[in-house]
Amino acid sequence: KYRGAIFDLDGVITDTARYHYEAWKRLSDELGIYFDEKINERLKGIGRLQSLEIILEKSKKQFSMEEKRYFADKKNQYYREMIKSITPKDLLPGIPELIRELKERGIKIAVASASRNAFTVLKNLGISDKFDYIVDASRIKKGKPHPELFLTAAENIGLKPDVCVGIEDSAAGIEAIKRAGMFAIGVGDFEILKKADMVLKDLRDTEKILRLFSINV
Ligand code: B16
Ligand code: MG
Repeated sequence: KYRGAIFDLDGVITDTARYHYEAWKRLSDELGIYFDEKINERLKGIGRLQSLEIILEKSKKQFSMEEKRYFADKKNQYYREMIKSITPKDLLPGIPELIRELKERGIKIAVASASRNAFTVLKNLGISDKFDYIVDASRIKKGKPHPELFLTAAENIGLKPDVCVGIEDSAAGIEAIKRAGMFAIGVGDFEILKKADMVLKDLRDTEKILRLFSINV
């Protein structure tokens, strides 16, 4: 039934969600602002400046736009330093098999990422030429939970949303996929991702996903 698969990047294809957390943690420690994994959950899939705004909710101080840009840049420098060391070994379990099987069966595959560093990460993972289309934050106006990223991906692989499957690790991303009118697979915690049509702990069980595309392995 389904003919296209649209992957989120951070937290689905590779574990950069952890690097985003570490970079934000370093910045918030420097600023003396409380930050933990629970607050971090709200940042997943959310753009850089908007993520900073969520972190600053815990601060009593008011910051100018200039200061905010400076903080966001700083976080991005920490993050960029971390992603330098990414190699193909950092692909999450199941991802190489999924990409291979889907492509072999003529299923279109795309990436829909809210990150402006998506191309660097995909390049370091050695898979940037595998996808039929890649859309990142620089090409759209509205980030997740708005469906624009997923709709843009579908359009550029020439498919209607209802024949596409979106794969996400964030609540904002699942909402974006559902609003786009696609089938949503959540990867991670069931409670956080319960609005998805299917939730998996990780992508190791590739069979379960491939079956949606009528592929039996
Ligand atoms: P950057 P995804 C998102 O990527 C991350 O989940 C989110 O935590 C991050 O703030 C956002 O990208 C922006 O990233 O600062 O690199 O532009 O999960 O949509 O692939
Ligand atoms: Mg993600």
